[in-house]
Amino acid sequence: MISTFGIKRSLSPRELARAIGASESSVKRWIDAGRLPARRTSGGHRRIELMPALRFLRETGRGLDNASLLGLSSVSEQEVDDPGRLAERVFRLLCAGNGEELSRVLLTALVTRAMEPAALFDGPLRSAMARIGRHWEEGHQSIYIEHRATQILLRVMDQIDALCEPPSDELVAVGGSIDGDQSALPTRMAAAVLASEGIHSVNLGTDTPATAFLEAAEQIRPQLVWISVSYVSDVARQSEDLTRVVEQLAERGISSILGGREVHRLRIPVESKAHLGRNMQELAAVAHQLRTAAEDSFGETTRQRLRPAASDRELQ
Ligand code: B12
Repeated sequence: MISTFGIKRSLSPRELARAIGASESSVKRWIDAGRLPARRTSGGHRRIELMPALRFLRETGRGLDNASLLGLSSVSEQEVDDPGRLAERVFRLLCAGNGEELSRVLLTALVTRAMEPAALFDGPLRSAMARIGRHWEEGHQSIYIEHRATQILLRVMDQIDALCEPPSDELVAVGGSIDGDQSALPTRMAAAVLASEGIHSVNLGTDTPATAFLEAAEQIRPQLVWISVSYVSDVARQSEDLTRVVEQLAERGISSILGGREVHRLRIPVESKAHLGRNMQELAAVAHQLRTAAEDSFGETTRQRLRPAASDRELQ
């Protein structure tokens, strides 16, 4: 089991009530009205997953009065409230190789400040890595800092995955980085963003051949395939291969989304109907649409277990 520094991933109504300063009966009422996503244990007790609970708090403007009850206490909230300050802190901790402190800071940002994983990735993490890349280019630091920073963030991603893991696999996504592309972080981030939106994600990792996306889709039968493009080695061939992939996925009724630093170099015809995402927040928006559509077709039972959709927010 991956350590998440004692942060509870799943809560009883009483635990959530105490952490937010509400009554247990209010929490149960929100669950029963379908406003707060929860599941039942085999013994019939309600359990609330941490990430959907945090989203509910943010969407309803409620605060987390007693974060220590969720296992967090040692990082001050001011540190993670200001995105500029957070990016600076992330950069310094990465340069110093202090993975343990970085995990604490980032998990606190996600949990006590209810920051969306996608916003954390697009903001502080992306900018800290870009700064590390620039520093190296300008000859200020050794290349080992860049390699170590990537490894540290990959370990932090394990912890974020443990927090975000969805309770069910009714919706599944498969994805990875394209062939020749060694970038491990973007595809890991995409998988975590989808998981935080309740979509079980299967990351095929770096350097994934075009045919492997199709084989995986055939076997796993996902609703969505994400393709991360941070490095294009052969524009003509890869444009052709990936156009074929998204077209064949579309024929099977599977949506696809491409994104990444070098995706603009690929020539994928608009008619292929693949989504194009500039960042993780756009990926989250596509995942949200997919969920809303699935909730409509799954019906009421599933809705109870999923996060509040627009219609639930209107109840407030
Ligand atoms: C770490 C790193 C590496 C590591 C990667 C280690 C690993 N296993 O992941 C290593 C050492 C392997 C590496 C190699 C190379 N690198 Co490098 N690398 C970086 C660095 C410092 C960080 C990259 C990173 O992880 N960023 C964090 C991610 C999350 O940010 P991101 O990629 O921008 O992703 C965001 C969006 O693009 C989007 N997104 C990404 N994927 C997807 C997918 C979907 C579906 C969606 C919707 C969105 C989306 O959301 C993300 C979050 O906001 C960057 C600096 C920088 N500016 O990023 C240079 C950088 C990318 N590298 C660069 C270069 C030149 C290279 C090499 C070509 C060097 C060489 N000559 O060999 C090779 C290419 C290797 C290859 N074949 O892939 C250049 C690219 C220049 C350019 N083309 O514009 C950069 C910008 C450095 C620089 N300033 O020159 N690199």
